[in-house]
Amino acid sequence: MMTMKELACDLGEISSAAIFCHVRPDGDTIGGATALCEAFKRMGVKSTVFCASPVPEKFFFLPDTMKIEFAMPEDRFDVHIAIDCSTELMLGYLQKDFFRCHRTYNIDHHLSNTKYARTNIVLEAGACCETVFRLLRAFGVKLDKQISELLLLGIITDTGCFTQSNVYPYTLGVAGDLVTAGADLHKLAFKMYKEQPRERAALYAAAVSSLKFYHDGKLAIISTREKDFAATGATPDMTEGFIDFPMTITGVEVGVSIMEAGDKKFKISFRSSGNVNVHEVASVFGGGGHELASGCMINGYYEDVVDKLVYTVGQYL
Ligand SMILES: [Mn+2]
Repeated sequence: MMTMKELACDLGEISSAAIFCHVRPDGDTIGGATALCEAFKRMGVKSTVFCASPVPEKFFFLPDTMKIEFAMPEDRFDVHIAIDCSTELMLGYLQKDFFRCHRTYNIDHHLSNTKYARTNIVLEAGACCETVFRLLRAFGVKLDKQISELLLLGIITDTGCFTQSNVYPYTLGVAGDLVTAGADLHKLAFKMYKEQPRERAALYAAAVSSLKFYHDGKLAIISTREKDFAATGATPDMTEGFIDFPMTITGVEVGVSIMEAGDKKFKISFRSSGNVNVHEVASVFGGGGHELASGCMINGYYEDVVDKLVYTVGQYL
């Protein structure tokens, strides 16, 4: 694999670059791509960021997210660079466009990366933005408030604001440098992890008050029903993060979030504290995921859905 210096050298004489985010973009891919784009512009390189999905509203406070394009024009770019995409599938409908250029780069931090580009830079890190930071330093680009904030956004969102097991000493070192260069950590943390619309807060209150325990408190279930959406004016996407609540309760080994998603249709999310493989639990209902986080759909009456979940999780506890 190329060193950062070699990569910086290799990208040193380009005059244009297309930078690609992954579908359903998160703070890491958006922050890394827009920071790199901004750095290129300062180096006199014509640069545009592309993404095959709309940018979620919660990132709109960053002006750079408004410049992300959803379709590729015919004009040619010297290089195509994917940020935070572990496989080419993560490029969505822009996959074909990505491979239209023969100089492709894949900058990522998922060790499962399939190395689909001509040049692949996959480093173990809390966030892809750490690697983009290394690259910008190798370019000799001066970090200012704008670029630092974009990079810190990625680090914050990929590490759960420095609370997850993927925080390395290097992650904190980079974050420190970014704050020194002007990034507002407090503002970013508030925007990403605290601020919410009133409708979401009301829906969350309803979900929390629905909490029930089973199997000596090892299973906790929260529910969001159709009537709660109607009463609060909240939308289904606002339930993101609800599942984290049962997992904060002492003694809970499996957390389940039930969301009513139509007539006798329920979307189920599972979380495990480590003892139960919830991928297996979700598989019983035709779903799947990871050992510690999974999901499925179940049809039927709400009470029957709860009974099925309580019984099935009980088999694994
Ligand atoms: Mn990432």
